[in-house]
Formats: sequence, C-alpha cells, structure tokens
Amino acid sequence: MSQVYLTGTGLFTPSESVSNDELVDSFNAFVENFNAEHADAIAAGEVEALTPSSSAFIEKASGIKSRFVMNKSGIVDPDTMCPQIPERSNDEPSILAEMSVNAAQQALDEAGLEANDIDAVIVACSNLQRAYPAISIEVQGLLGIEGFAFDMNVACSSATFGVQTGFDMIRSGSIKRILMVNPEICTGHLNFRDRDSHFIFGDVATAVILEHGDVVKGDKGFEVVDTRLITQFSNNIRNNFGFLNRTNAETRDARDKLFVQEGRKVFREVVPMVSELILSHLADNNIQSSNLRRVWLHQANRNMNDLIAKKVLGQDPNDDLQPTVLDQYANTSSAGSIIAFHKHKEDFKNGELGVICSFGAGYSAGSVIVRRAS
Ligand code: CO8
Repeated sequence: MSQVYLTGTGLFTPSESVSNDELVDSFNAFVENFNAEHADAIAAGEVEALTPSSSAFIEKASGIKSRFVMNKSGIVDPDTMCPQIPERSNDEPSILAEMSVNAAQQALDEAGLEANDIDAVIVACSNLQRAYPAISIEVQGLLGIEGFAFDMNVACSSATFGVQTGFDMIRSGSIKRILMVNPEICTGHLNFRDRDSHFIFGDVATAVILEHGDVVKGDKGFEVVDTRLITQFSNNIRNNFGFLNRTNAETRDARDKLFVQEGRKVFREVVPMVSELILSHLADNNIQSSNLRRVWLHQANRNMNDLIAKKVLGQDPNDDLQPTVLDQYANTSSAGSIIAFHKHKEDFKNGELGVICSFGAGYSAGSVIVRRAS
C-alpha cells in the first residue's frame, strides 16, 4: 500500500467561452481582410492567399466544439486576435495565482482541509506568466500556507509530473500533504492567425490535494497506487518564447515565439508511446486492463484518445470508459486529464481502478493509477 491518497480536486472555469463558429467567423474575416489588402501581390504571385477555416473541420479533426477563455473580445476581434488581459500592479494578485487559488479552495473544501493543513504547493503548468517570484509562492502566500512552494513546467504533462513529485515527497516522509495546481492561460500563447492551430486551446485551472494516509481528515477519495513518467525529445510541439528573445530584434516576434506543432506527426508518434506507457505500467502493477473502470486521458484530440483507449482497454471506448471534456473545454494543456477526472470520478465505487494519463510537448507522458478508497 502506497499510503498516499488523492482527497480533493478543484476546477476554475472562466466565465467567457468562444464557440467554433465564433472563432471561425473571426478567422475568416481576418483572411478576407488580408487577401483584399494584398490582392495585387497575390495576383502577381508574390504573396500567398490565405485559406479560410471551417467549424466542420475543427469538430471532425479534434472533437472540439467550444473553449472557455479569460478574454473573449480580443480573441474574436479580427483586428486583434489575441486575448486582452490588462497588466496588474505588483500589489495585486497575478491572474495565474488568482485562478489557482479559486481551484485550490475547491480542492481543500472537498478534502475537508484548511489551507494551513498543507505543507507544500506546486504550480505545474505550460505557461508561467513571469520568471520570478514563483507563482506557487504567491499562491502559498495568498492562501496562508506554511512550508515551501515551487513551479514546474513539463507542458501538457505538468499535472501528472506534479502528482508523482508530490507522491514521492509524501512517501519519502518530507511532507504529509501537498496542493498541486495547474493554471493554464493557453490562449496567451496561441497564434489565432494560424489556421492549423487557432482552434486548439482554452483556459482553465485545476487543483489536486495529495495526503499521507495517516493524516486524512475527510473522505479518503482515491489511493494513488503508482505513478510512472516518460520523456523523449521532440521538436514537433515547440514554443521558442523565452528571455533571450529580446536579444535578437530580427527574430523576437517570429511565428515560433508562440505555440507551433506538426500535428500529424504528434498524433502518429504519441499514440504508441502513451499506449505502451499505460500498458507496461499496469502490467508492472499486476493489473489487467480489463479491470480498469475508466481512463481519464489528456484532452488534446478526440480521435487520438479513442485510439489510445482502444489499445489500452482492448475495446472501442464509450464515454463512460473514456470521458471527454474536449468538446466544451478544448485542449487546456496540463489541466485536461484533471478536468476529466474532476468531472467524472463521483460514480466510482470502493476498490474500482482507473488511470489518469497526460501527454504532450517534450515529448512527455505520465500515468497515475488510482483506486477508489472509500
Ligand atoms: N479549417 C479547415 N481545414 C483545415 C484547417 C482549418 N482550420 N486546418 C487544416 N485544415 C486542412 C489542411 O489544410 C489539410 O487539407 P489537405 O488535406 O487538403 O492538405 C487537412 O485539413 C488536414 O490537415 P492536418 O493534417 O493538419 O489535420 P489533422 O487531421 O492532422 O488534424 C490536428 C489536425 C487536430 C491538430 C491533429 O493533428 C492533432 O490534434 N494532433 C495531435 C496534436 C496534439 O496532441 N498536440 C498536443 C499539443 S499540446 C501540448 O503538448 C501542450 C503545449 C503547451 C501548451 C501551449 C499553449 C498554447
């Protein structure tokens, strides 16, 4: 018995959302304006005409119908096509910390804990809004938690890497309880003028509480049976934004300073990597995949998840075996598998098993086997 329990989760959902149709209308207005503005150069073959996007393609290729966002007006304005988020003074909570605190409070409530019961905080996400001080330390301060905090970034796999980090710290005895949060403003790093990817991401924050069995105050929730992580270097999902950008004026605003990917290659290479990770992880824990009640997969692409679930479970997955939140939330990077878990865990019965699995840039993937403990 690992003696580590996942006793609470939380989900902060922004109040605004953008449907595929709204996003496509804005993209296509931008395309029309661009092509009209460059009509002569396009006719002379000097500039390539842009091609419109389509809602039907987006839903069929990805399963995404809509996404929650921190600012809609900037995203859907064809002259802006970027969320408009005013900078805050250093005396105000930063926006990532504010989203984190909202999700964290829900997770604490579910676990029946006060903030001062927590020993450590990890903020694990793809996009940190500043270099320092760490967002996690700000979250720690806002909640009034003693102990220590640090940020970590493993892109879409940040949450499962955060869970293993907390799991290992609790098992080693250095702490008894940890709060792990995943605030993601993915729209801030998305190029809304790129037809191949403008529809992929949304914004959200999730939170998870892990506790040693000796100190659980409320419902034991889910025992963390085991965790496993894997990484393998790839340039197929990349973002070259960083502190050195300003040192080269010619390249600092180039397209690669936002999210770029080779989606087809990612699909082809990540499906086998993730399926093998989960299957070998289960085998090493003497668990037959037929004994899994559910898998909560990273939410990037519906077709990809159906394939992974079919390889793992040996049958076509339905929404009960492999729930999706992609339709409403789109890809929320590290938060995706935790949103799926948060929204689809209440019906688990004592002893039933499931796997939380993330995958993404790096490449990186994480598998967390959980068993309902009460
Ligand atoms: N509208 C209409 N048609 C389109 C559009 C569009 N918007 N975009 C492309 N098409 C067309 C293409 O032109 C192409 O046409 P043709 O066949 O005539 O050439 C056709 O559709 C097929 O294009 P693709 O091959 O690109 O389409 P796919 O079927 O591969 O679908 C996907 C594209 C949906 C992107 C798919 O490849 C996919 O989801 N792959 C997996 C990607 C994935 O899992 N990535 C994980 C990334 S997330 C991550 O790791 C976190 C990063 C950190 C977060 C950063 C926050 C910003």
